Amino acid sequence: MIEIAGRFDLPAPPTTCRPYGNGHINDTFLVQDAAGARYVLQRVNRRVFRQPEAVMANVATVIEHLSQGASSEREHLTLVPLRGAAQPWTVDQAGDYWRMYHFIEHSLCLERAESDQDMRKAGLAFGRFQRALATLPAERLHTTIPGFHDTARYYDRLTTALAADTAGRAADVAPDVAFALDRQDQADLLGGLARDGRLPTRVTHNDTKLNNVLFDATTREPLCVIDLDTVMPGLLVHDFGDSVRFGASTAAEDEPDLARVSFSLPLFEAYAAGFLEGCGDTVTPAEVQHLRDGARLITLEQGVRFLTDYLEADQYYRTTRPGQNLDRARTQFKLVADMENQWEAMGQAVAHLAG
Ligand code: ADP
Ligand code: GN1
Ligand code: MG
Repeated sequence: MIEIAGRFDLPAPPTTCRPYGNGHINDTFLVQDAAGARYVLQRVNRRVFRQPEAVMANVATVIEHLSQGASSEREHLTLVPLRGAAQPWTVDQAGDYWRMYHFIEHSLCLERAESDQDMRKAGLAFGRFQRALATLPAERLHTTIPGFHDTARYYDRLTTALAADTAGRAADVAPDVAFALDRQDQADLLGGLARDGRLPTRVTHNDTKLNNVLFDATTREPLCVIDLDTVMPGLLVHDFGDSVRFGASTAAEDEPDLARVSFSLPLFEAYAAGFLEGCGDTVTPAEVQHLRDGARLITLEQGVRFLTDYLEADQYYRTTRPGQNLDRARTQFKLVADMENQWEAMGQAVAHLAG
């Protein structure tokens, strides 16, 4: 790893490199150089990102755009150039792609919102991100994972995985499958609105978990949106929804005890307030109208994705214990059920905020 780190144009030689972070897809390492400066080195998951060069091009385009409007270097990621090369990435012997960012010092990365205020600030960060990227035409970005938030396509995969049942797990998950299939008729709601031109295609982040925002360690103000691998053309309501899915839950994404998992309306409201404030006049009335659909359907989609991966013997998401993907699927379905029970209140909260 140090050898890979040494290929980047650092002011002093790298001295240490250790695994870092909690991501499910890429491998992240924290590198320190002889002068004490720190960097984030990442190996891009080739199975998930089939066109790593297109991913890197998207990341570079978005960083370039964000840096134009930023008032400080801590407000956006910065790629470290490669020594003697034009592109900021390198390929190892196995054919894996690596890239490096400057570590944003004195920052906090939260796995859970510790208060409504944290959620509001995360909303502000992703809302501002949307606003800043509203001036970057979506055609400038590659679609690096086709159908990434095509919920109907994930249902098709679930059906295929159930029929194949390669891991012999289908019988254990009949109630979970039934929950998902009961809602299959709604899977194309947002896709249909996008095709009809009711929801605009924008540059979106597509992985807006709370742990993809860095906060200033002293002020706890949002600093920077990170994890840009999935930036591509998409829907604002999905970005909104994915934050709510992850951040408005009262428990971790893989909590095995469902009694601890519930959807928090106050956290939802706090996020929506920050997000709408951050978006400013970027957001359209149709997008506001469908924010809660974004939350519910992305949560349903994520449950379907986790359940499919469980059925396929955990090949996509990194797991650290048996049954983790099933636990993850179940938390998502519990959140969907809770959202359905609080559907009117979610609508009223958004309507009140959009005023
Ligand atoms: P993954 O796709 O695996 O989630 P991320 O790009 O989100 O990878 O990085 C994993 C973790 O590393 C983040 O949650 C954050 O804690 C930390 N991190 C990533 N980039 C930076 C950075 N530039 N500065 C500081 N911390 C970072
Ligand atoms: C993956 O890499 P990470 O952990 O930020 C996944 C997201 C899921 C998320 C669920 C490329 O994100 O789509 O929402 O796990 N990323 C990809 O926690 O599939
Ligand atoms: Mg991440």
